[in-house]
Amino acid sequence: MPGTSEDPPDNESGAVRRAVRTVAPAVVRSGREVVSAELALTVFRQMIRTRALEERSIKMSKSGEAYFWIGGPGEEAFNVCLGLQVHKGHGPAHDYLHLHYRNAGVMLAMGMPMIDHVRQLAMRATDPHSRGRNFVGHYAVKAWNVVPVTSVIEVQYAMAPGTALVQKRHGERHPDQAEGISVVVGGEAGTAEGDFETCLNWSTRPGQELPVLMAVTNNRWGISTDFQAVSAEQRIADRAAPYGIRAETVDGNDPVAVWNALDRAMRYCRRERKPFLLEAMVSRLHGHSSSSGAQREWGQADPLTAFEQRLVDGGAIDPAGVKGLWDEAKAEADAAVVAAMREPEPTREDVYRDSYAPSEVDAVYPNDYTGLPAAK
Ligand SMILES: Cc1ncc(C[n+]2csc(CCOP(=O)(O)OP(=O)(O)O)c2C)c(N)n1
Repeated sequence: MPGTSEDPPDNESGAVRRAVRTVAPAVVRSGREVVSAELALTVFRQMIRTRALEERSIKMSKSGEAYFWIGGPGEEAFNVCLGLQVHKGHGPAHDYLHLHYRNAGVMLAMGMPMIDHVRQLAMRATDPHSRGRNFVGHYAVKAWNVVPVTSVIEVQYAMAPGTALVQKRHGERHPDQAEGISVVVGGEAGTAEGDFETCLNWSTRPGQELPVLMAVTNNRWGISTDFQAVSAEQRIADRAAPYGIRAETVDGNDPVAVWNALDRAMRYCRRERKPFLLEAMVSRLHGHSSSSGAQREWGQADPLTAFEQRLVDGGAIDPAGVKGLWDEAKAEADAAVVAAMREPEPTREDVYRDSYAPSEVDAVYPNDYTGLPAAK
């Protein structure tokens, strides 16, 4: 495929080209948007950690240490900015997350250790999300309201109004706990499915609007289907208009723009208890998944190298500082892989473990996980 290879066209790891300032700036700008330099560096570091983990994950899928890779290189700016702004916790006073399979950056920014991602990728019994059963990136964290990710695309958009309804009711009964919102994330191709319409419809019933942040990360591809070829509209965000939903399309590769767009959208959902549709234009730097080879595609904008250059040019960090962050992140990812690969795989007995919650049926049909009468 043209423009596809494992090696960067000019320099190793998009290394920084120049540093022009010595006095650290207070803020980092993008057009009219601003974030503090401190925040910009926090986002930058998390983006590097995410990329390092994804690149190590791809290597695992190629070396045979893992069987399948899918993830979000090219979506780090959006994912990290989202993860850092989540009100993390358990129950309706906190945010619910209905993610999809490209959101490692959200989870790392929220505080998930790298090894928990690797445990799932390597199908270890220690995988806290699915006990080694599910694909990588299919997170599930009850303590953080991270609803299990499913490979079946778009169903998360039909579920989000459910948790948002609970949050709205909870907030009406407990006004001091009325800021929890439901955040749902998916790609643009999936929005052609009815579940997306369900979300628009259920979150806008008159007088019963719901605090749902519908995020669509638009990488312009549904596996190998070009968005332009199957969609008459230019912007997914325009789908919000008939429902009276507020919406915005943002450059998802620009962390400063994304941070502010998410801040606006989340504040609106929290305070107004109404939905918002945020479309982020992102890149897909390693194709759809390992099924299509996961080679680097150099023709697309890289949010990480662009931000790196801006931070160095503005004097927020110097090249040595950037290298230090990369060394640290790569070492963290390597250590996570080494540790996870030493952990046990699930056993035959583990197959039925954690599949069904205890129920009254258990006493009626002991030792029968299906709960159904035995076949005669
Ligand atoms: C209901 C359903 N239909 C089809 C598929 C196969 N499938 C997996 S990913 C994908 C493309 C999704 O594209 P998009 O929604 O744009 O998200 P992206 O992968 O580009 O982030 C498809 C069609 C699926 N998993 N589930």
